Amino acid sequence: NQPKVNLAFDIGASSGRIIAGFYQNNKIHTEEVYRFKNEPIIVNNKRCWDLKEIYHQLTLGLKAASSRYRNIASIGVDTWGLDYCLLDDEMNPLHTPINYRDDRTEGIPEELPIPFESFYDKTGIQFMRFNTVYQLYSDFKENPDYYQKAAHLLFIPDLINHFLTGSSLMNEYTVATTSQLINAYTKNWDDELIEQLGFPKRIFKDIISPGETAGLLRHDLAEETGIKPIPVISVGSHDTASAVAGIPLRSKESAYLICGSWSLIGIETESPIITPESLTYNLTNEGGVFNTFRVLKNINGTYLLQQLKKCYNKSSHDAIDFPDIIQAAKDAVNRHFIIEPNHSLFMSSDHIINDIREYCRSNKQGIPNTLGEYAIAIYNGLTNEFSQQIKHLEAVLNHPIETIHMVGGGSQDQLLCQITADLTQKKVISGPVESSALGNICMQMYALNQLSSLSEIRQLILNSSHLNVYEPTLTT
Ligand code: LRH
Repeated sequence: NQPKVNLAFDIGASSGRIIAGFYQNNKIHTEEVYRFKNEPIIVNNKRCWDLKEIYHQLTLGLKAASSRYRNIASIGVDTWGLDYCLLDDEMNPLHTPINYRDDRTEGIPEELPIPFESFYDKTGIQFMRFNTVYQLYSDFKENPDYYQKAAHLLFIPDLINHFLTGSSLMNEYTVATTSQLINAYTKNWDDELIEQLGFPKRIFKDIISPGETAGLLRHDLAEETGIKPIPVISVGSHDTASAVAGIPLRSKESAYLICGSWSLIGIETESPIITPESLTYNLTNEGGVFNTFRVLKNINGTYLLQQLKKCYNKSSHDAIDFPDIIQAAKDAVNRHFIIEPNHSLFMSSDHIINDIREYCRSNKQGIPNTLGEYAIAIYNGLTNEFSQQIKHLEAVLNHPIETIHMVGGGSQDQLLCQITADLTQKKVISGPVESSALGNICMQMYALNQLSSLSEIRQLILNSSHLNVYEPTLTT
């Protein structure tokens, strides 16, 4: 009499994981079944996805899940947005999928024949130089043979769904919106933009919504892993869409702040907010589950702390971990240092200590010298952005935001939560840490008729999570 288990396959910037979710005693429980390291590989001088390794690890992870649970009911895949693979009509990949942090799109946005404002009017997607549209433009420019050869554009979760089912050949809606080519009003590919850019229309597939079934697990894979041919569910396959689905938002006065490699700060709305003001603030309108919109801003996030840890460990004798960084930030004597997290220096910062020093020096702050000073420069930069963005959101919404829900790995960082509450002067509610896995799992339960609406999903998540509250203290 084992409960039904749904598997979330979530690929993040440093690791991929399979998380099992099951419903028991009116709560949803999660268990990490399998984890592997996910690092970009260099192919032809480009930072790429190690997709073969990911498939291999996924297969191992499925085996681990099947030896642990007897009643596996479904699986759903989510990863970060933007990245894709082009395939020919026999499903052969034309290239190794490239990671958006590769710098091949530098200078590309200026080359497009369409001004950004026209994109924004239709798609509501914020400008980031590595949005799919710029990556595609660069790929077609560098490889003119793609105009003939490319038959399918699959985002990474679409590609994994194809791998799992052997048949699914669709573009999941939430991840497709990160392309900057989905019309926010029709919720479908914008044919006019695609035509103006000269991309072959055939590569853009039919859209599949979160909560639909992409197909069944391939028989051979089912046999190999010992799992039945279970449904592969199309969840909010953009990890941010799953994360927002998994936050127990209370009202339209609640904002969210997803603290992963990126910090994503925003609100959920029923319709897009595309105005001159939202354009000025470069707020995005990504597609959410249940036809919602994720009006938010991307701020470079814990990626900065991850790079700091890596960089510091390379140059020092005592290996440090995140608690050491937090302690060093608390103890830093000179606390005025501050960086701009979205500065191009920090987008793929392999030498972040030098980059922070250089940024502070050229901004007349002096030069930070200790781990604590580097760390405080990051904390100050992040939280300063959070408070700016809350103001921007309030301005476009025309009403105040009352609470900020912090989720994701960074929401466990009490220092980050408290400074955020202090600087924004808003109540911060932290948790659940695993909101994207929960959002992924609950969309599977919805697809399998175990849950019936987004509010039911959020009520269940609220019942199941331990939340912490940080009240703002008055800062001088
Ligand atoms: C967060 C995220 C974000 C994207 C970025 C590339 O993981 O998916 O929403 O914009 O990665």
